[in-house]
Amino acid sequence: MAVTGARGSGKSVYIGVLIYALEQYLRRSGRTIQPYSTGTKAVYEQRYEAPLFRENRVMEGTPTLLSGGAYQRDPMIWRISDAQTSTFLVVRDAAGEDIETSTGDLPQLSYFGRADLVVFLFDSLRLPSMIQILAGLIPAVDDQRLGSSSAEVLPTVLQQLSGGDADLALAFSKFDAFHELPKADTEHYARVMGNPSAHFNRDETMLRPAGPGQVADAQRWFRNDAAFLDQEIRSLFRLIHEESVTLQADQAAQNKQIRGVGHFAVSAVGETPQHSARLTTRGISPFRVLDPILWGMYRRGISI
Ligand SMILES: Nc1nc2c(ncn2[C@@H]2O[C@H](COP(=O)(O)OP(=O)(O)OP(=O)(O)O)[C@@H](O)[C@H]2O)c(=O)[nH]1
Ligand SMILES: [Mg+2]
Repeated sequence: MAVTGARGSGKSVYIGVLIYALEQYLRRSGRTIQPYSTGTKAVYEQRYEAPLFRENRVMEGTPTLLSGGAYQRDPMIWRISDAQTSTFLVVRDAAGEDIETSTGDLPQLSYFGRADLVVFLFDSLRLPSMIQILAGLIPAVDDQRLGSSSAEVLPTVLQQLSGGDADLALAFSKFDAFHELPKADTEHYARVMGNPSAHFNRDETMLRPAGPGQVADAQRWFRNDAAFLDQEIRSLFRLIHEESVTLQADQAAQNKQIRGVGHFAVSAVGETPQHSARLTTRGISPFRVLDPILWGMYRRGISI
């Protein structure tokens, strides 16, 4: 699984929270997830778990591959086990800076094309309309760290995917920003986002059937939910006038550059940090973070 996106789109925070949420999720069906190598354990604890879950601070930008301290050069490897089988989950983080500055085929990023699942995080908080509407409701984005927009970065990621083997999960990150919209006085978005029955407004991951004998039920539940969500997120891209994003992904699927595309909405933290020394005031509350990876597993016939 390769996690991609522009600088500051939330990749590292997402990975940190994902592993944590995955552990909780797997426990329901009697499975465990363990770091497979000592390197994985050390990097996860030090780079992800410590800032997010112990120190409650904003993570530093992932260092570029050209620097000495690029800890993401080695992927993290996790072993998911039940009584009979093991599945290995290989997760690789990327520095947005490396993706943004790469043109064409970059050998260092060629692993995108060999991944089973490429997650592209589309930064909700950097949408101009979002920033305008939510001014005053959420802290201003610190744009010193930021470079290209998500829409500009997607073509670079797609360029690396020529083999047609990867499934592409196209996900709004920081989706909590969208959830704030009904609080702002805008007819246009408030009506859509205020709809309580929309799938992007609820997360039933932990309510799905789990455990032995319930695999088929869990899959059916997941499939229905993912199909609705996919359509809703496609519409949302249209609503914010970014339909070119979904178009590009669909074209890549048609051209057999990728195996398939699914649309998602995730929020790792659940709120926008007020400042770097404090990541959250309410505690980390993930929303739909597991959807992309469960979809990836589902597409490969791995039991979810
Ligand atoms: N509102 C909100 N903000 C988030 C969320 N996740 C991350 N952020 C914000 O986004 C910032 C950047 O997150 P990172 O995960 O470090 O971004 P990145 O994509 O790894 O950035 P690079 O490593 O520079 O490529 C964080 O410091 C938070 O301020 C979220 O779920 N909701
Ligand atoms: Mg990062």
